[in-house]
Amino acid sequence: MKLFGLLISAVLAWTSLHGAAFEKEAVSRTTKVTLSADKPLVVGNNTVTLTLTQKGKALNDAQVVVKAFMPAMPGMPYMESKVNASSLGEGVYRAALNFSMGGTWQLHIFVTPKEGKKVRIKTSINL
Ligand SMILES: [Cu+2]
Repeated sequence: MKLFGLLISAVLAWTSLHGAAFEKEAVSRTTKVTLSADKPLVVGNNTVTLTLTQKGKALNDAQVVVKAFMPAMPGMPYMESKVNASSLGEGVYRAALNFSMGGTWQLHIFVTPKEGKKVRIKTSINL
């Protein structure tokens, strides 16, 4: 029984370390965000988890907005979508991101902590 428990926790640890089909880290001067998803990102709807820390501590109760945009391209206008992420506690947030086409999307993550300065973290993803 003890061995079984160990086995389960090993499997869970493996899953939490390697289970994400998508993972990317982005940092600003003060804030680190780890983006991850259980499924690979696709054109259409995606559920993305954002884990936020400041000075190594989970950043709770922040207002988190994710802006995804693609600059204008030949024959294609500028595209943008903006969503609010909801807090799951422990510095973890969840956002529903919809990408209308493949290519490189710029992401700006706007974080407004309960106390302290607003932060913008920039990254990008490829579809
Ligand atoms: Cu485009």
